[in-house]
Amino acid sequence: MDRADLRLYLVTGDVPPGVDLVDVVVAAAAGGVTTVQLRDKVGSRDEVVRVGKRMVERLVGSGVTFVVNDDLEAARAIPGAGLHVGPDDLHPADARAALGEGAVIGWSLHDLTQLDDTSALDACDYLAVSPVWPTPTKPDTTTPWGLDGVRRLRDAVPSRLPLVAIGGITAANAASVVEAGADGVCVVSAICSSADPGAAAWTLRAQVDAAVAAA
Ligand code: TZP
Ligand code: MG
Repeated sequence: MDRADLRLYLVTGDVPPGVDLVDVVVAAAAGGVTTVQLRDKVGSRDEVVRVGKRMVERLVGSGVTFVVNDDLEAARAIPGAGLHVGPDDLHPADARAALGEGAVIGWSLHDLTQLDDTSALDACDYLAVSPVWPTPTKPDTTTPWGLDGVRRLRDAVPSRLPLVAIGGITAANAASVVEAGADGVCVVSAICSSADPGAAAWTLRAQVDAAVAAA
């Protein structure tokens, strides 16, 4: 998987009242988001599939990578969708076996011991440092890694595996995450809560691109 695909990774979350999440995703893609993860912890599977299909249809030709959080059956039902899992979810090797070689599969890192699971690492296209900072968007995270954690993981993770970071990332700190060794940043609220998601994505992408170029 090309590292550039992960420079700016949008994980879906709450959007302002009256706003269509699919419109937010499309605007964010136009603004420079390279990967979209549909994460819906409340809707039914049917709802996730319905929204995911609308997103995929509207992202055709954009080059954006699309993954679903945690739900293998939803991912299977959405054309071209990959899957993002955490350490308590389906094992990445099982996700790979179910979705095949062409699917993008990502795994969240909550603990250094996960790196001992070579069959999981072998099955992944990327890993996510989760969370880098505490965030009101997800109050129940495991212990934040901080920038030191990003550095430690970049040293410890096989270099073929791109590393993204999530949690508390904004345009003001995105560059520091890349400087610490991440290949890209993931955000929820910095884009989903913005009145102008396209502009928010553009600003974040400029920060990430400048930090990557300087690295
Ligand atoms: N996983 C770890 S932190 C997080 C998720 C889904 C939420 C990140 O949200 P924000 O608003 O970008 O801090
Ligand atoms: Mg999960």
